[in-house]
Amino acid sequence: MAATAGEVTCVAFWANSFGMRARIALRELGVAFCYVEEDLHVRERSELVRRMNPVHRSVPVLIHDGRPVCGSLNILEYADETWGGGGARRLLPRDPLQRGPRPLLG
Ligand SMILES: N[C@@H](CCC(=O)N[C@@H](CS)C(=O)NCC(=O)O)C(=O)O
Repeated sequence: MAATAGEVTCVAFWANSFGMRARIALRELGVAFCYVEEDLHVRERSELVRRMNPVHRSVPVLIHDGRPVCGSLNILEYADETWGGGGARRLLPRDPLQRGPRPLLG
């Protein structure tokens, strides 16, 4: 059953592993979301990506009720905090130290 999520959009490119990580996380947590394809073959990023991720202009971007979360690991952490419930459904360890050094993960 889908978790109550508000309006959730995941902007990604179909073949992008970072985007797959974000989409798998949302599906694992049962979050209903709208998928928006960003064609990375096109040189310019879409207006949506430029507005939601103006610094890096990269995907994936999670948009929750109009607010962006950029970067797949940030998305995993945000999804855990928002929809991970009391702990049984969490994707990442609750203890930040157990998540490992960030640069090695992402
Ligand atoms: N560390 C980021 C990496 C995201 C990233 O590098 N995305 C690339 C595609 S692999 C991108 O969107 N690049 C923008 C471009 O090619 O214009 C994450 O985990 O989401």
